[in-house]
Amino acid sequence: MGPERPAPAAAVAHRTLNVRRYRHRMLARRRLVLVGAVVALVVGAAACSNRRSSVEKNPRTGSATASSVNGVDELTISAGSDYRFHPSTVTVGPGRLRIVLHNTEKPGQGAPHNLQVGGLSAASVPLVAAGQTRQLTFTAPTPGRYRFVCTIHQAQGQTGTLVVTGS
Ligand SMILES: [Cu+2]
Repeated sequence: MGPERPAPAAAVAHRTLNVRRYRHRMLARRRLVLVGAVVALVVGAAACSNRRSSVEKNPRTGSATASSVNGVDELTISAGSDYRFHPSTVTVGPGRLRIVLHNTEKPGQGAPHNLQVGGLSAASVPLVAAGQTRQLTFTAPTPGRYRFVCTIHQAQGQTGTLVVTGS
């Protein structure tokens, strides 16, 4: 048992190298975990924005002009699980107007929908259950543009525009 010999310089250098290698490996592993987390975050955010866009997509779903049926301008508007009116922009002439609201969901499934033309208490189709159809006949208001909504889904974008022409 002699006095402890100081480690030869080569051994010290070797040990230092090993420590460096170990630190390097740990750093690389940490970097990998970080990259993985970022990828997961980005993928998650994309999934979220996809989900959101399906709810907040543009409420405009096309336009249509009413066709006259026995002197009454008639128009069918469909509504279903996407909480939109199809079409969402409808153009009608003056005089009598009939709006047919059709809920395209299977009976017993999906939400009911209604249709109320803003500012016109007489122009309101009450709740239509899934698979049902209801119609409303009223006199078109003075020419102009009128917003209509499903009162229970307007926050989700179930809105439309009624355009009343002068002739
Ligand atoms: Cu609705």
